[in-house]
Amino acid sequence: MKLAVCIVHNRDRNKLTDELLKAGFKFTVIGSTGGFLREGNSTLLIGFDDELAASLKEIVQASCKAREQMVNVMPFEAAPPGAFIPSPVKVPVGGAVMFFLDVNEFVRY
Ligand code: 2BA
Repeated sequence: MKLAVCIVHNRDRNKLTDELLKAGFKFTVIGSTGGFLREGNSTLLIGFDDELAASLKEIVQASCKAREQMVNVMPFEAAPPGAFIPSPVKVPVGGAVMFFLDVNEFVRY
């Protein structure tokens, strides 16, 4: 068994969870915050049998779009009065970031 930790944009969350449910995956959705953009995203914990890895990746890939997001290099509130404020820059975000972990043991009581 494996555990996928899957971080996705909030806009892709509902489509992804619908597709995972349709395909019979079980998962937990946790509200999370990106360390860089400091914006809300969603983290899914998905426990699954090893042979379903390819199917899981396909579903995630098809459900989550890569997008570009504008980010302020210097937060407006951090700039001293009159300081030069650099223009926001575009940062690529997602589709999805996934980590695959081996599960030593799974029990449900
Ligand atoms: P954030 O940390 O808010 O990052 C959003 C996007 O900003 C990233 O997209 C990446 O393109 C860019 N970025 C992140 N850190 C950067 C840095 N130090 N310098 C320049 N650009 C940077 P993604 O790579 O698609 O990541 C989307 C979200 O997935 C991240 O949101 C974070 O919540 C999570 N994530 C990505 N890599 C991770 C990792 N190695 N460990 C844990 N979480 C990760």
